[in-house]
Amino acid sequence: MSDFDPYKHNDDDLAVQEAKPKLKRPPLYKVILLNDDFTPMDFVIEILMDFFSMSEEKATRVMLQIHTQGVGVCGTYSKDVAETKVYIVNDYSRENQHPLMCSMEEV
Ligand code: TYC
Repeated sequence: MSDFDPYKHNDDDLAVQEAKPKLKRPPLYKVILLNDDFTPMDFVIEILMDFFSMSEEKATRVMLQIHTQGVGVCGTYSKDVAETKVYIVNDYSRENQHPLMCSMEEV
């Protein structure tokens, strides 16, 4: 018999196939910001710096990209972390009476 034998034989010579490990990486989620006509640019930059740890330069670039393209990615996270980011950003925007919308989508 060759060395490769996916079927291990037990003492009664029954072929028993070993279970394949069912390991899958947990899905990741993009947290996204949507453009609108009312939220001040400085407020969006503040959000990107404070909640997504961006430098002022990067936050400005991302804000302008959202402003011109309509949507932009703030970061990619596990489901729990993405849900928390979405919650705190939307909460903070409402608290400050801005219509800024943050949401998430699976990568
Ligand atoms: N379009 C907004 C303005 O002109 C700025 C803005 C940028 C708003 C990004 C939301 O996610 C946003 N004041």
